[in-house]
Amino acid sequence: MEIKEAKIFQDYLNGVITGSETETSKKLFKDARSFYENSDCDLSDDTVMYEVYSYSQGDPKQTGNLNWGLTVMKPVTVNQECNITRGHFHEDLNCAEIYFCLHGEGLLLFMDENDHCYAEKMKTGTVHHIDGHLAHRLVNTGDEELRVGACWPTTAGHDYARIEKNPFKVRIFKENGNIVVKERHS
Ligand code: PAN
Ligand code: ZN
Repeated sequence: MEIKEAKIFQDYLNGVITGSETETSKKLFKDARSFYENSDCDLSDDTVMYEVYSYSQGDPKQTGNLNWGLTVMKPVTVNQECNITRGHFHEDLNCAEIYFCLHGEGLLLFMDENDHCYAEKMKTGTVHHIDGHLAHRLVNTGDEELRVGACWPTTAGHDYARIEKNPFKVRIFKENGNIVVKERHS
């Protein structure tokens, strides 16, 4: 019997996913400006807001195949608004996802199909089930990196347009060290 080395390695507590088959991407401030209420600030365009690492095997169009991912969110604010991911619904609303917090503090923000928003608190060790019908966005509310692992079907897809057309109704700010939730009623 052949005993093979693992193809990827994850330093769960202190690091990221490495290995030749790991895909990585960086979200720079210049590409994230539209996520925020007011992006007019001193942050340079090339500031890294978050990094995404992912790994999968097989045909991504094949039902049942999985992505394994990690999102690393920097502890930066934009005019006091906490760092957020772009946020999305899955294209296939039947595809759920699991998030698990590996480091830091944050909120997992959900929005249902009636625009109702709520959040779950994240800290090292919390595990979160994301129903396929819910939009989801990470918020780094802490003073350190927020690192969140994820596992989801490769067939899920990302529907960003739906969130851009109909954004989350809440925004999370850090004012004098306090987390402040601002809701938009429209
Ligand atoms: C995650 C997200 C990741 C980045 O892997 O894609 O946290 O967030 P945005 O895609 O909203 O920028 C996931 O939820 N995949 O389905
Ligand atoms: Zn997702």
